[in-house]
Amino acid sequence: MSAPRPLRVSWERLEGRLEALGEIGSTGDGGCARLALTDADKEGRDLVVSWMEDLGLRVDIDGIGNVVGTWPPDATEQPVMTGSHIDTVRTGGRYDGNLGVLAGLEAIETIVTSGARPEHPLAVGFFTNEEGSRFAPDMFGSLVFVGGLPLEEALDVVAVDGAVAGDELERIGYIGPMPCPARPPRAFVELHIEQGPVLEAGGETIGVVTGVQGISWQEITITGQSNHAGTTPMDHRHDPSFAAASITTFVRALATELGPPQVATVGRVELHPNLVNVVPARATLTVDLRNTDEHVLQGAEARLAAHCEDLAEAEGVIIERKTLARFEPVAFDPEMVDRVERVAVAHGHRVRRMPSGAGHDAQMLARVCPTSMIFTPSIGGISHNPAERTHPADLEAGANVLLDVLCELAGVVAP
Ligand code: HGY
Ligand code: MN
Ligand code: MN
Repeated sequence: MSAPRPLRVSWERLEGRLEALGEIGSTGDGGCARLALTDADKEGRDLVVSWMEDLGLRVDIDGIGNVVGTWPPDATEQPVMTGSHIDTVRTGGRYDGNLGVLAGLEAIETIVTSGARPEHPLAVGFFTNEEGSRFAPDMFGSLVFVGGLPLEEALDVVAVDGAVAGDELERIGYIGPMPCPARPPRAFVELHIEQGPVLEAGGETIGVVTGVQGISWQEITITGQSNHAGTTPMDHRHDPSFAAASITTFVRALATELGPPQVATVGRVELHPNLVNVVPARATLTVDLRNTDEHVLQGAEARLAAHCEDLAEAEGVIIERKTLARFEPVAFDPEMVDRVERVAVAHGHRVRRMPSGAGHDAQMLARVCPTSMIFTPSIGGISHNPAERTHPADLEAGANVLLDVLCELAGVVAP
């Protein structure tokens, strides 16, 4: 008797769902904007939940709006879980997060419709506010899910636009009864686009992700003296805009000096009153520092703090720093990493072991269960940009590797 044909995803169904979800919050240039807990996020949530319900999954929602679809619906044992996020940055693409959620749903749908009965239940979820660009810290939904942040604290987080997380969750109707933290899954695997240039440059199809680098987000508020742009002599100025520029150039020089994988980004700068003929009263900026080495990352943070002290003294301004997010580097479970590599090689793909430069929900799930990630290449290494693209063949390849990893973990035997 011939061996059963291996299960494979339906690319047409997955592609159709990626396009349909990408249309929600579409920015008209191929990208989409679904900032966490906005109306567009709600619309995206409702669509994915409807697909989960159509498939017959049991849909559970927890107190921070994390959504988990489980099969079989009457399962009581902890599931083998996959998933990611469907919130985006304001200038987001169609694959960051969305791929992991929809490929996970597609993998489970492939298993369900094949008639196979898994030994262990399966689940696919999307976590609230992975991006963190509206509400900091990032990944706060999965952080609450694993017990790393008290629910009440997350509900009280105030967004950059002044909204309160709990109020927004209430408004969009996604405060659910599932307890936080959740019972840990049996295992967790996340498929995600790489969002960087490494796989494309190396000609590999699958990234076998070994872990996630450390992340340090700070918000720096600089208070100076608002004054007339024309009458104030340069040596009388206490200029927050100048100080902000000094910090921006300092972190660039610091990252250059430390070398890869150190990265540094000033992504948000706001001046008040932000007028052409007024020396600003105040500047608020964010600094994002990352490194795979916790010791080097701490050193970079210390160097930035020292620079701010010297700058405050020299420019006669007040500089206050607030931590928005701080996560140490995470190493994924070696056996889970080996499993992803073995499956990807068995599929005939060229693979590369690599750390993740971006943060992911998987780095939180790794605190409570065996976890790993699968990467697919990003064209031009572009992400957090409407031009974010991945070749369809690579998206399909990643989804099929995810499917087989889930089948192994859940003891699915093709009928
Ligand atoms: O910032 C990150 O790495 C992720 O996109 N939240
Ligand atoms: Mn992401
Ligand atoms: Mn992202």
